[in-house]
Order: sequence, then structure tokens, then C-alpha cells
Amino acid sequence: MNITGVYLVTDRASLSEKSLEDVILLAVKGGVTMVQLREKEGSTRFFIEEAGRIKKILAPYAVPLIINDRVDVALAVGADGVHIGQEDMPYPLARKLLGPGAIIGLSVETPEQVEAAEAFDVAYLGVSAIFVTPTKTNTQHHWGLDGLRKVRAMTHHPLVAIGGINASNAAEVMQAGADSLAVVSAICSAPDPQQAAEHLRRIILGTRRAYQSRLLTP
Ligand code: TZP
Ligand code: MG
Repeated sequence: MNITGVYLVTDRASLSEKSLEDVILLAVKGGVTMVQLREKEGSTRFFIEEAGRIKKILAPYAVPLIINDRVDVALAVGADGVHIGQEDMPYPLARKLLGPGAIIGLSVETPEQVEAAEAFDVAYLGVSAIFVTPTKTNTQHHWGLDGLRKVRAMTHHPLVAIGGINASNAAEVMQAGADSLAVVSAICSAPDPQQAAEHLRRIILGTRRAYQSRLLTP
């Protein structure tokens, strides 16, 4: 699994006037490569129904659907994977239940957690949170760009950076070692989610091109 590009993480509270389904469709048209459905409130029944609707929206674009926290919901709808935190189901159990083909991402908030994740065959580490963000106020630790560089040096797992990322800092987060940028408000709250996704995608492509030309320059 190639973990690169713009990764949309959903949050109903961050929506302005568009529905979540509309925002997801526009974001995917703008080039988002992964979508994580994150429903912190509401019933299990609603989560499953919503996940089924979003799976249908994503299918024609071959964009994977990742379920936040809930392995049961991922299994129920046949999602592509789950994103788990340090207080969710332990990684080995999630892998056992979902099987070898599932995309499983794991949040890391401390260097010790990065080290412990070396034993796991995760698809990516969610480096959380890079910056302070009003979208999630209970984040304990902020890695900053230096912290992200340290994580990059500690692990070979692909890194998805999350927390306070937007078009104004996306390039420096990529340069600090992220493979993918996960955003909530930069897309969910944008007046034009498609344009917002396109803008982030272009920034990521730009940093990759700069990196490749450095590699090719003798
Ligand atoms: N996990 C760590 S920070 C965060 C999550 C879900 C919220 C990121 O939101 P935003 O709006 O992209 O800063
Ligand atoms: Mg969680």
C-alpha cells in the first residue's frame, strides 16, 4: 500500500454548509488519496449506515475508506482499514480480526510509542499532533517539525502527519519527513473543499519534485 498524498479525516463539527458526503466527494475530486471516517458521537447504527454510504461514494475513485477507532464498524461494512489510537483496540488484535490485507494506521504521540510500533506491521504511523489545533483540544503532545524529523529518523514506517496542517505549513511538514498530510479543517471547513484538496495536493507534489531533483543533481 502506497501511503502518500492528502488524507482527509472527517469531522462533522468542522463542516460549514455542505454535507459530509458532499465534502468527501469534492475532496476526492480534488485528489485526496485516503478518507478516514471519524464519528466520535452518535450510534453504532448511524456509523455503519454512514460508512456504507461513503464506501459507495469512494468506490469509483478507488480511494480507500478507513474507519476511525472501530474495528467492528470496519468489519461490518467491509472498509479498507482502520485507524487506531493508543487507547483503542491493541494493534495485534486489530490485525488478527481484520486480516493481512487491511490498512491499519496507528497514532503515535510519544517516542516510546514510535519505538513500540517497530514490532508492528502497520500501514502507517499517524504522527499526532504536529501542531496545536482547535479541531482536537485533548492532544497531549505536539511534535512540531523537529519532533517529526526525529520520528522520521526512528522508523521506516510511512508517516502520516496530523494536527494543524494547512496550505501555509504543508510544504515544511513534508520536508520534515511526512509521507502524507492528514487534514480535517483545511478541507472540511473550506468554502471550496475540492480546491482546498487540489491546493494541498499540488504542494505535496511540489515538495516531492524538489526532493527528486536534489537526488538527481550530482
Ligand atoms: N488527531 C490529532 S490532531 C487531529 C486529530 C483527529 C485533528 C486535526 O484537525 P485539523 O483541523 O486538521 O488541525
Ligand atoms: Mg482513536
